[in-house]
Amino acid sequence: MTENLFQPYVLNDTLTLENRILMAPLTRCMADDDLVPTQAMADYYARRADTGLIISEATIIRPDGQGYPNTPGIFSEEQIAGWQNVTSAVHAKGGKIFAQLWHTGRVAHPHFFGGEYVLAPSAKKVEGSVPRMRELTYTVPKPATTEEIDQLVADYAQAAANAIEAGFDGVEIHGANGYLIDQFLHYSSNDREDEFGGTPENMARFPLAVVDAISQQIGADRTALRVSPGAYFNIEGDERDRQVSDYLLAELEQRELAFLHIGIFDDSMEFDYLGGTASSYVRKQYSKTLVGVGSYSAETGSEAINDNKFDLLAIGRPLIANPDYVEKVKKGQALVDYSDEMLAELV
Ligand code: FNR
Ligand code: 8K6
Repeated sequence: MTENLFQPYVLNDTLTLENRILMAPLTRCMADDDLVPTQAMADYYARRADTGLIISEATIIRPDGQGYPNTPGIFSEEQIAGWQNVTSAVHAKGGKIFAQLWHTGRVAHPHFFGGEYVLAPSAKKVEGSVPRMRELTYTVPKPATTEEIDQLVADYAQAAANAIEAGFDGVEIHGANGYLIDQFLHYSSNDREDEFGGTPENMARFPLAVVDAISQQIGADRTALRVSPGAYFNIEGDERDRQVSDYLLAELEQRELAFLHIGIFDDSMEFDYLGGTASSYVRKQYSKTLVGVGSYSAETGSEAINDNKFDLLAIGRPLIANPDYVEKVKKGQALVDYSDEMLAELV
């Protein structure tokens, strides 16, 4: 039934995955107070080293990218050393791991970094407040200046270099789920009138600058990107967003990234302006390696790969509930159901 998941997959000249099950990036808020990955995190990731590729929990590129408590960083020496411990543990068990690079933009909160404001494309705030810290209401962001945008691009590239120094096999740029990069790609969060807003080409300029700066720094073969063409989290959709995505995907088609990964919680969700699900839309616009995700079981994911809906399957919540997910699926054993209470502990 699920045999295709256990076939190796050649990503490119430098990377071959042993199977097609990826661990989806999962924020766990368990780094120490200096945002350094702990030994418990190294053990947690090592237990999942038999997935074809682990994508780390989202990891902030610099202090003002933080939007949740105790999310790890990759900008200080201590953080790089902490990640080195994680990647060694994963490699010792024969696994591979990419770092997911994150800046939350307007979903950041000054509380976490002692700042006065958060940066975003435009002065358009997201409704609501920080999960688990509901007293922290989101603020109206300061629109980033051109110089600040250039600095952000440079800081993404530096974070990618730090990830390689820390032993990661590559990086996935977090361009999904309504965070900074995604904020540039949607009209509801980007009303700029300069070269970063107003047209698909302008709105994709910052995301592509990050992709290109990182590709140049560490190689396109070790650079991946996660996108959410359908707005569903931290952001409102707009029909015009479709043209921005079309443009972005056409540009990405010309680059040789390791893979493109959909950011979604449930891939049966349909978007009017995409003419269907996020994965079916991207598959039509982009011919290279695509990672699907979102409420799949091994069986439904295997079927989707068989039907050529995507090439690789990322699994999130079931891997929180089952550290031995790959082994269990292979042997046809029953899985433990995920529940939100499991987030309290790293198992
Ligand atoms: C997530 N997700 C997520 N996505 C991402 O790009 N970076 C992240 O750090 C996180 N963090 C995160 C934490 C938790 C607790 C959950 C439940 C989800 C989304 C995740 O990668 C995935 O897309 C969804 O969970 C859908 O896949 P599953 O869980 O249905 O297999
Ligand atoms: C505690 C911080 C965790 C931050 C990372 C994201 C975690 C998301 C947890 C569940 C959110 C579900 C959102 C689903 C949106 C579907 C909209 C229809």
